[in-house]
Amino acid sequence: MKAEKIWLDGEFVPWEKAQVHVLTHALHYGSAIFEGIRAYETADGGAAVFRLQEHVDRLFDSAAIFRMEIPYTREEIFNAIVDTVQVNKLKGCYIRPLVFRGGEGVGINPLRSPVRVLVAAIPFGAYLGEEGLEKGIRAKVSSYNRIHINSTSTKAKISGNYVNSVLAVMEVAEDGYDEAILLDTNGYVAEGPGENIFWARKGTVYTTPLPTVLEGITRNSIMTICGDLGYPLKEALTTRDELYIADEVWFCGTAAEITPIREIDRITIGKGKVGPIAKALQEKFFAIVAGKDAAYDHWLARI
Ligand code: PPE
Repeated sequence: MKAEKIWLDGEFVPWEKAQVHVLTHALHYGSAIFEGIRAYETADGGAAVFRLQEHVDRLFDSAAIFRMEIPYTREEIFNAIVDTVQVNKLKGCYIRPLVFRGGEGVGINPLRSPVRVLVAAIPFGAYLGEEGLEKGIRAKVSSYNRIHINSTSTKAKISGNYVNSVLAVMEVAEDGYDEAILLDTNGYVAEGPGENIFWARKGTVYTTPLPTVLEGITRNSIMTICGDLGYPLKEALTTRDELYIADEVWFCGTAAEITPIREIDRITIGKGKVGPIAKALQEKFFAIVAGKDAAYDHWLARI
């Protein structure tokens, strides 16, 4: 799953040459921030990046929280992302901008360490499998809690945060599940290791409030689409047992898109398959990203 070229510090370099030193600060201390973005092939045979401006804005928000100054403007990063898709002749792909502390040596304080930037784009399919999208996945509540709001930052996509996700994913994968659900440090449902979570009960759609979770761009898209499709929507704190008795539960994220959850902790959710609301949202979402819904064209940066 490689591509020809990676944008590194303002220039395209061949995949093999996109390297950093083994003593790079970010490698040792997780001192980087990133985005996960998708481009989709559109119905007219072209390609479009989904909600690119929002992803660029969140990258700059993450940088502000992590006390990093990105040495490029928002416009330059926006264009670098579009160019990376174009140069690699990709259509449907996953795009990973990463802003990292690139100083070499040992020592925790990164404030004098140079800030370096890369943008990679790779071909990418369904994150939790095609079958997962269609039939739903099996999830388990992890014994690891989502990072406390004052341990790092839930609003910034800081690389170091993902150790929490990696631990949860490894734990549930070893137990034979497809994905983890993390509770916050008060015991309420937070999110997946790389996804926000939604559930539906008696026709109302719910998602968790923002404090302990990443402000997902797919989460925001689903909230907007729910409004347009006429589903009442609430942000609510919830417990694992409320998920067990929901009619439908699904994950959402750039990588996961809209992935139904058919089982949690070996308890079947609803009818044990994709429910009608998740199905309707998937249909709308995949039409939008393919440029088939003019009302949402402003969400697409055409390439
Ligand atoms: N929560 C977390 C913790 C998270 O990492 C993501 C994205 C989301 C929610 C959903 O956010 P959004 O993509 O804006 O809807 N996770 C990214 C990383 C996945 C990976 O494997 O790497 C992603 O989906 O791109």
